[in-house]
Amino acid sequence: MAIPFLGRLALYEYPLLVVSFTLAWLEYIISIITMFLPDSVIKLFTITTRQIYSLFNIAQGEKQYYYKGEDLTTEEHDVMTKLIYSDNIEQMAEIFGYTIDNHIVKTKDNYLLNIHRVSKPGPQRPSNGKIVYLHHGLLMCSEIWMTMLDKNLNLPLVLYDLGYDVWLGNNRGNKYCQKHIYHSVKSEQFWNFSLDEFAIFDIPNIIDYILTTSNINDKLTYIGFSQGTAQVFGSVSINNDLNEKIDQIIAISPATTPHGLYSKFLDIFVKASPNVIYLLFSRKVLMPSVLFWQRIMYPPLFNSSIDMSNYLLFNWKSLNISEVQKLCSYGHLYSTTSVKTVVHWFQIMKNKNFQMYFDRYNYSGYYQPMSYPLKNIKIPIHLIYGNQDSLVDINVMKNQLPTKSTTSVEVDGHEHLDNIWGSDIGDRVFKHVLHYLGEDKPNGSVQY
Ligand SMILES: *[C@@H]1O[C@H](CO)[C@@H](O)[C@H](O)[C@H]1NC(C)=O
Ligand SMILES: *[C@@H]1O[C@H](CO)[C@@H](O)[C@H](O)[C@H]1NC(C)=O
Ligand SMILES: *[C@@H]1O[C@H](CO)[C@@H](O)[C@H](O)[C@H]1NC(C)=O
Ligand SMILES: *[C@@H]1O[C@H](CO)[C@@H](O)[C@H](O)[C@H]1NC(C)=O
Ligand SMILES: CC(=O)N[C@H]1CO[C@H](CO)[C@@H](O)[C@@H]1O
Repeated sequence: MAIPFLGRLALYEYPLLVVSFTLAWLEYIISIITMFLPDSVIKLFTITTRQIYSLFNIAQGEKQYYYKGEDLTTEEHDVMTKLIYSDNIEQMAEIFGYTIDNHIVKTKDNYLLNIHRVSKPGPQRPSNGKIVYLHHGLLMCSEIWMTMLDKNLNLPLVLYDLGYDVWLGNNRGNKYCQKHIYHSVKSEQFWNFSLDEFAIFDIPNIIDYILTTSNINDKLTYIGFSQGTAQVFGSVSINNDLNEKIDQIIAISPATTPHGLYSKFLDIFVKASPNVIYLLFSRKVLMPSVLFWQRIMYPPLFNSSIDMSNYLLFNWKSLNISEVQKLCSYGHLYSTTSVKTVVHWFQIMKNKNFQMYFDRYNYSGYYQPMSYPLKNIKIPIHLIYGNQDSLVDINVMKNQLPTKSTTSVEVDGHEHLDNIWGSDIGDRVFKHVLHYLGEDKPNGSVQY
């Protein structure tokens, strides 16, 4: 593959280039090592770090726990420990007394997606006859909706208690969706997908499945976070029938055309030629070794690496997320996706246009990238965005979306992740979600 940007790099950028390649190489070595490490050794690592962690980290006073200056009750401490060490969303829901029913959706192109429906043991609460479908962001899975220490800040549980039929979606390739009828996850064919496949298959196929299975309403409300909003915008814009199946889209930290990365070097590097990412990370899954680190690393150390990466890549400082909450949430942040999806995002950033993936560049001038025709969306869209979010350019986004049916609220001082994990999301984010859902009756059942 040609690397046309090399000639354009400044002298100081070469060491950074070397560092990038070294990291990619390390990633490769680790993937080989972990392939040969028996499960029992990894388990041993995990158990050891957990023990060291509980020995040293949390000072235990008289029925009161302190962590980095934050007070925790015994109960909160218990929930925190369980959240940190949950392996899947069933265990996370169980902490709060709920259960998760799993469903498998077969997409039209033969991927199998594991999606979840919230329920609770014992007598059922009365249904309000409405369905909500929550969808996660890039490099994430459904677990991001269930990581808050305070039960009342876990949106699926709040909505379930209000009577909604609550579903959580997952994208092909993430932790819950590593299965195709004909292709092995080890094959290049399996990972040959981008945002386009989420929009063309995953979203509409999941929605059809939910509506048929739930059968209590002929429409649902879509609540997306980050890429989860881009996916549904793209999907509705090319599947006209979705306008009849979704009553409204609530978009938390929406992202369609981010300007780029905070680190100037990385920004120039990947925008110069998004395909260079294939060179670094192969054509399959992006950095699966993060999952390995997440398992064996001492949680506060893992927290620091996530905080640092977020700062370098996006200039996020995560000041609105409490330190304890970070420990609970960051372990459930990362999930796998295809390298092609990330390349697709860089093509979008480079071209400053929310467009479909394309394989070749505009060398000869007669190739026109295909944009998602977002103006074709007919259903109401509600944007909830933080004004410190480096991934959202609200004016660009509003220009892309239909003017009449789009409304927005700005959350002052919030970055991207603050809108799902900040300590003040009840008052400043979910209040708006509930308002759009029609739940803001005076002193309704949820008080923040
Ligand atoms: C990926 O899919 C495209 C069509 O969408 C096809 O042209 C290409 O050969 C596929 N690549 C692999 C490795 O399967
Ligand atoms: C998480 O990492 C950040 C950045 O390194 C650090 O300031 C913070 O104290 C860490 N929090 C915990 C709970 O370890
Ligand atoms: C493609 O090339 C033509 C002619 O060289 C140029 O006018 C046009 O702006 C290019 N389009 C993009 C999207 O780069
Ligand atoms: C709602 O609750 C607030 C306190 O949270 C109270 O001051 C107010 O009177 C209540 N309003 C109604 C209509 O009950
Ligand atoms: C409550 C709190 O910590 N708010 C902070 C949220 O983050 C912004 C910066 O992004 C700070 O200015 C706020 O103080």
